[in-house]
Amino acid sequence: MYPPLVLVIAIFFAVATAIAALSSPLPHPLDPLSPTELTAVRSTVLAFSLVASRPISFHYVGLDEPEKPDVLSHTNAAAAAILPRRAFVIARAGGLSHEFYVDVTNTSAPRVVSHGIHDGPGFPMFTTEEQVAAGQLSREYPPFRESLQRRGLALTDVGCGVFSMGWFGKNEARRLAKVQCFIVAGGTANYYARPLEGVTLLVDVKKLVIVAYRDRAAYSVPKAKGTDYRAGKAGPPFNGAVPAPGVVVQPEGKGFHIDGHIVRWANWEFHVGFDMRAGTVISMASVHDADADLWRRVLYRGFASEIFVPYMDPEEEWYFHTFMDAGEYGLGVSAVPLQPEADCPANAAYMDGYYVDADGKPVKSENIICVFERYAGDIAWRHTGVAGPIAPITEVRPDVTLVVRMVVTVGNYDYTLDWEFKTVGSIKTVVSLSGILEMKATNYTHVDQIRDDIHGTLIAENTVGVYHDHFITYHLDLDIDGTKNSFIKNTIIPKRNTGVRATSGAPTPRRSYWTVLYEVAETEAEGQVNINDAPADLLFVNPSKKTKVGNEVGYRLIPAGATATSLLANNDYPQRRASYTKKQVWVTPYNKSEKWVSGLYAEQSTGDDNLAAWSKRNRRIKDEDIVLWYTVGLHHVPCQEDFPVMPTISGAFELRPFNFFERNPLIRTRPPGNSPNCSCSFGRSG
Ligand SMILES: *[C@@H]1O[C@H](CO)[C@@H](O)[C@H](O)[C@H]1NC(C)=O
Ligand SMILES: *[C@@H]1O[C@H](CO)[C@@H](O)[C@H](O)[C@H]1NC(C)=O
Ligand SMILES: *[C@@H]1O[C@H](CO)[C@@H](O)[C@H](O)[C@H]1NC(C)=O
Ligand SMILES: *[C@@H]1O[C@H](CO)[C@@H](O)[C@H](O)[C@H]1NC(C)=O
Ligand SMILES: [Cu+2]
Repeated sequence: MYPPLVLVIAIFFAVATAIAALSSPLPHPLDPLSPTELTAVRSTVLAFSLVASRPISFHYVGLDEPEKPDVLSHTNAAAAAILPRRAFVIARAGGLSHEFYVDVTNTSAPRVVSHGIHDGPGFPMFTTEEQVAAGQLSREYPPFRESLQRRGLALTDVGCGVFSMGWFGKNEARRLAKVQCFIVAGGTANYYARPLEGVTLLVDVKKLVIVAYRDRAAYSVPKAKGTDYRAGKAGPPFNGAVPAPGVVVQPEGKGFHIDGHIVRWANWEFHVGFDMRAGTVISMASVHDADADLWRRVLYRGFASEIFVPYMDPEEEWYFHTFMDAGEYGLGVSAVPLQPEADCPANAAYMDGYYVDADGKPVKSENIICVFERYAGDIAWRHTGVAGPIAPITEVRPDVTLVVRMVVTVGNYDYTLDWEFKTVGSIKTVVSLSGILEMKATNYTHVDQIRDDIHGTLIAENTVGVYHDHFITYHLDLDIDGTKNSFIKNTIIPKRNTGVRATSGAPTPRRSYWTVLYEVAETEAEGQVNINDAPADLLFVNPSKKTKVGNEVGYRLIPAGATATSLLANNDYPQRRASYTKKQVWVTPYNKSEKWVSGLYAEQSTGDDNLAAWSKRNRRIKDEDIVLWYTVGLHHVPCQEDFPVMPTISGAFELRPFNFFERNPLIRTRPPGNSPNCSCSFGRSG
């Protein structure tokens, strides 16, 4: 009896395949390092005989991705699995920064493929462990105890944090950092509102010793009352009237699929990775062209490369507050678990990430990335035909998008970093700021008392919200329909009193109009733009691909608010470290090692290895594989509404198709609900 046997084997086989697919999706060459791979990296580095000093502390471990042509030529996952898996490691030992490349293709036989020692200024990110240890040093320090006594405070009343000290012209061989403290007593969760103003420690983070101590002056400690942000601590909401809660209903389930790290949704497919410095990394984002029935790549790799936050108070306790959150603290390390139905809506799916602790051991961060479909009642396109033989006609398409979200809490600030994919072909990158201001204690209780420049806004009694900037810089390796792209400035030029005649030769009564000046950027110098200078459409095109009517296929960069550039002097030290913040747009030729806009070693960096320094080579960027660096910038003048916790403000930019498709790519979408075959995933093409 053959047939039943065949049937049994067939069923068994099918089930086995299904389970295999569920438990281990095919690997992708850009997948972040797995816990097994991270563990193999650790043991290999610890066993590396050329580094004798102990202890070895791990400051960065991330994927050293295969060369771009290799990744691109392996379009199917099974083939990609044969590419080598390598880690890049920065570890500190014997007072030096060691760089390792470790091959973990076979995690049972990992090996160091190269080892080097960083020779130059700057240090890697702080580890969480050393921050905690350095923050506790003050406890045993007699002068600090005296300072507390003088203020009537007990040791248990204060907590201290590590503040990177920036760079002010002196290259330090030691990893020094400032420590400043807050009053954690008083029953409020908001200790940032209660600084121990005037007290600063300088600590050696490696040796864990206090190098210098300063108690400059006592200030009134802001009171705890009114500072708490926990629910129930702030009185009933809106006089009892609250917005009605909403729900997200997707009767047919989610419209997207996550296969390992690959997300597929509507006309998009992309890879979601994680890095302990950058946080979310979006790779190989391709959009489907329904008319051509083709997947077309838009973005090879995109991630937040740095968040530079200089404060505008030159006083002794504040001048060095010039943070580089990614390079000094790590955005991935600072990512927090997302709260279901609050940070992300009920229809979200979640992903985890792994980074390493100072000992190199993998640490799992759960639910730090969420993916969800968003329908906020907006319209993707519409028209009502009011006249004509078959009027009235109304066609409307709702705008459903897909969001990939991470929230990083770097000390006091909370950054929500969104990548939003739209069916029209856009990728919108949004950064939203919330959390708690950096506040300075003052003796002032009313604006009328103030005679000097307090470098901020009096936002509560004894409390100054200090002026500062946020510059969030993104690395965007665009691949508009292929790797070779050009950067085009279409400057809008006003025309006046030209005495022009219409083509017919007849005079025109118009006295002005505007037209477009098309310029291709040849080299890096021409790829730098302050978008506040002149109105221009900034395009990234593939000069070798044209639409049927002959336009170069492209994408347009659309800044959406938050376009501040730095106002610091070029020769000011923090500005030299972040010299790229004078322009929002930089374009460089692709170079695998140029990832970190503030340099590989951002802590105490000097600006010798940042985007502006690389760009001085003025390389060719026309018809090359190019990278866009875009900075979202905000000058933050605090106001009372930012206290005790800030309502969210956002800045964004969008990469939107510009002659990329032959026509509106949404023309083939169906209206929701009124077709028996409707998938009810509104944006899906028909
Ligand atoms: C991985 O390394 C182990 C230990 O050296 C070895 O036994 C095994 O054959 C290797 N696997 C592959 C696929 O090469
Ligand atoms: C602030 O007020 C306190 C208490 O009155 C006083 O001891 C201190 O000197 C004042 N600080 C400054 C900087 O004026
Ligand atoms: C890539 O960039 C690094 C850092 O700017 C530089 O040292 C290296 O020479 C560059 N490589 C190429 C091939 O241009
Ligand atoms: C629905 O799908 C069926 C099967 O594909 C097809 O025969 C039918 O014409 C479709 N109906 C509409 C209204 O599109
Ligand atoms: Cu701010």
